[in-house]
Amino acid sequence: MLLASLNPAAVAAGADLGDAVRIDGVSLSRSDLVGAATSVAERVAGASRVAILARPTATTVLAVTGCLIAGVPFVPVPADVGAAERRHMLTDSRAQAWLGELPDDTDGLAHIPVRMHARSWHRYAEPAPDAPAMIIYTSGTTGLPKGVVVSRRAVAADLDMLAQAWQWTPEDTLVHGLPMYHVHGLVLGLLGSLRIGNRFVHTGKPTPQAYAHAVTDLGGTLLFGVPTVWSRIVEDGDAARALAPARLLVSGSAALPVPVFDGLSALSGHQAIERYGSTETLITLSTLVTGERRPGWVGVALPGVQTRLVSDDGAPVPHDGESIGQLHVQSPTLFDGYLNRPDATAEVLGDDGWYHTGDVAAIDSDGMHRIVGRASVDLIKSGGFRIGAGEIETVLLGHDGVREAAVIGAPDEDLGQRIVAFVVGDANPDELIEYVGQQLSAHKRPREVRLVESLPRNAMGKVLKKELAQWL
Ligand code: MLC
Ligand code: AMP
Repeated sequence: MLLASLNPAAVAAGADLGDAVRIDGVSLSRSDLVGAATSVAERVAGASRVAILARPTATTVLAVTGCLIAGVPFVPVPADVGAAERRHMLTDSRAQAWLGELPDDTDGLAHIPVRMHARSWHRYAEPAPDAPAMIIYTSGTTGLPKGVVVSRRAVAADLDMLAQAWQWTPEDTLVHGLPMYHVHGLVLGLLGSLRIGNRFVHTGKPTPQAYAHAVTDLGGTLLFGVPTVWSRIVEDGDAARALAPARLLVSGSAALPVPVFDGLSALSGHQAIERYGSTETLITLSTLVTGERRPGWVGVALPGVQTRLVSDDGAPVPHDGESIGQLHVQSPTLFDGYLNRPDATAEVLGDDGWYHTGDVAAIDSDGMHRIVGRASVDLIKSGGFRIGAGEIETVLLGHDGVREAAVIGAPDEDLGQRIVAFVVGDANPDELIEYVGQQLSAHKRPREVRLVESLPRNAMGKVLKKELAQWL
């Protein structure tokens, strides 16, 4: 059973003491969850696909859980999604209805409400492991976001591997304040807790104070964050010291800078666990509770995962800790392909079943991995969000005042990278930032728009982004 802790027999046998989920000021016991989510399942069963506006609320928790009980694949939609991105997700996924909360504009879709106090004790047969659990939209270097089809089998396999690596048990209280529409917050945070059977606390926002409070007053033991979250906690100092009683701090979604690892260690006494993965592969590498936690390195292959390094011309690269190559991964947690995009799937998933991550890495003789960076400058990681430069450029070019646009990820101490757009035209920079926010998710807004006379291009007319980075 994918959500093993929601097994009705276990709930009836008393696994129901205390709250299982605490989110947005609402606490749900395990029997609240089973009863209310099964009632959602009754309403949604038979739908082929639904969209969930995934704000961090109890409604989202019940909507997601209800879909997994009924075996209805869902599309988690970013809470701050813009018009163009939302329309694309709904059209591409052919979602039939909004389940739970509604966005300002429903795009004409039907609505299935989530009733917090409704209960059903109907027992659904467990859907087939190969059935899709969800479709998560994620950015590529160009074009519109692609729908990553994630199977129930992949989710279950990943959570079990992580439970082993992190000695994650029902005794833990898992805490995070991350978005509920990505792998990190949704799959690991919520679904992990519902599979393992631990208490889950969502802090609303991932602020240093909220994390400190969750440990000091709510008994948080297992804390998840992106590097920006850990860096802000270290900056705060007091918040970092307050994390000392926790069991494990886990960082992922982007590279954890060594000074942040060291700062956390000095202030909280914890050497953070680092783990690596993607929407397409789920989490495949991690340092282990029982193993070395080496700053700047993301760990070893989890059980069942294999990795290899390949040079640009396809030759194997030695695992000597220094030579770098393209990282390929094979794992029981791989996605089933991009929805409606066999072409894009074939570009990253070889016939031999290996996924080409697009990351450049080194592996040492003990199997420890270091992520050196992305192969493409057009995939940006800002605050742990994956953002395609091309997607933002396309939106900017749709504005009347823009003749040419080029977007880059500039190094940023807080966010890892920040989005900077270079624009040729006569638009107002603030207006352009706002315009992108209306069309795409708010986190895809450029932090800065620079108006320039012209863009540096090579003889083929391609924008020289490395040169743009130097202009900063
Ligand atoms: C941001 N703001 C802007 C702006 N950009 N305002 C105007 N113009 C812009 N261009 C606003 C924000 O809305 C916010 O306002 C305020 O400025 C501060 O923004 P911020 O510095 O970005 O902070 P914050 O909003 O707090 O975001 C930081 C963060 C966030 C770390 C909380 O980036 C985050 O939640 N990241 C997590 C991403 C994640 O979960 N990725 C996982 C992908 S799965 P206001 O009013 O809101 O305060 C994956 C797999 C794996 O990668 O390996 O895990
Ligand atoms: P996403 O699909 O949003 O999960 O983004 C996946 C990408 O995030 C990976 O391909 C990496 O580039 C990056 N990433 C995730 N975890 C780490 C990490 N621990 N260190 C460095 N990069 C990471």
